[in-house]
Parts: sequence; structure tokens; C-alpha cells
Amino acid sequence: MSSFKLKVLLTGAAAVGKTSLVQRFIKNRFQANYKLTVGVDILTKDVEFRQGEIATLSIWDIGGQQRFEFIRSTFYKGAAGTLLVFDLTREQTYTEIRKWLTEIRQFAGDIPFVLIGNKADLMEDVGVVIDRDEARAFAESEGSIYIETSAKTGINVDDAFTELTRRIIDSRT
Ligand code: G3D
Ligand code: MG
Repeated sequence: MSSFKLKVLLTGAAAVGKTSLVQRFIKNRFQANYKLTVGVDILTKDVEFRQGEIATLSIWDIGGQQRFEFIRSTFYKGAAGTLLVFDLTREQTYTEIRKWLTEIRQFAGDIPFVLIGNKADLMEDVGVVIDRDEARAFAESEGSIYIETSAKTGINVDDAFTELTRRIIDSRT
């Protein structure tokens, strides 16, 4: 039985893999040809964030409509934490992280986040385009951590959600 119910957001630029990460986490699958997310998808999953301790996450995955203010305020309202995602193969998505953090804090307050570099499976082919040490240092300077994931292989995806959950719980107790 879970006594924690937490609203968790996926944030970050378009096409970084937010929807793919949620799908991987919920259904343990990767689907190469997704449609663009329309509106907001809310998916629920129980997470055992520590042995014997379970939280129910409602995971909010927003599509391209975020620019509309009324959708945005609904999205952020009551959020407990967020995975803030960039794409390891596109530097622009990393440089935008600070803007995202500003927006998150503006609308949701100073909630815990985990910085996610996604598409780790592509790094071998594409090479390293972002300074991963800087990403780690930045996350730590904001009281967070940096995790590299792949929605395609599934690596670290469970860990990312579990770590976020743990941080949310710990920030409250
Ligand atoms: P978004 O929800 O942040 O907009 P999506 O991103 O989940 O829709 O993913 C955008 C594209 O990146 C998709 O490709 C998806 O298959 C791909 N993708 C997501 N995560 C990964 C990953 O970890 N590794 C690799 N190799 N690809 C990933 P398409 O081609 O459908 O646009
Ligand atoms: Mg999406």
C-alpha cells in the first residue's frame, strides 16, 4: 500500500525523448515511431523507492502545447518533482536546460529535479557533443544529480524515476 502520491513531470526540449522515457518506464518497451504527443498524457506507476516503501507516481508528459499559458499552469500546478531531460546528441537541448529550470521554478517552485542526458545509446556513433562533467557539476550546484539514460536500451531509466522519487520524499521528511 502506498501513502505517497506524487505528481511528477517530464520537462525539456522537443524530441529529447520524454515520451519514450515514460513509455519505457511504464511498459518497458521502446517504440521507434511515436506520434507527437498532443495535450498531456498522465500515466501512473508505483515505485519502490526504498525497500518496502512505495510511492504512486502520476507522471505528466506534455506535448508541444506547452507554449499555451493555461495548459502550462495546469501542468506545473502541484508538481512534486521533475525529470529535466536533454538529448546527449544535440547541444542546443542542453544549453536550454537553464531556461527550463527557471520556468519550472517560476511555476512549480523549488521542486527536486534530476538532470537527464538521454539517448546514451547514440553516443558511440555521434560522439560526445556536450561536456558531461559540466552537466554533472551543474546538476550538483543546483542540489541535484545527473543521470545518463537510454529509452531505447532502457539503461538507467528505472533508476532515474526511483532517484527522483527518493529525492522528493527526502525533501519532505
Ligand atoms: P519528446 O517526447 O521529448 O518530444 P520522443 O521525445 O519520446 O517523442 O522522442 C523523440 C525521438 O527520439 C523519437 O524518434 C524517439 O524514437 C527518439 N528517442 C527517444 N529516446 C531515445 C533514446 O534513448 N535513444 C534513441 N536512439 N532514440 C531515442 P523519431 O525518429 O520517432 O522522431
Ligand atoms: Mg513527447
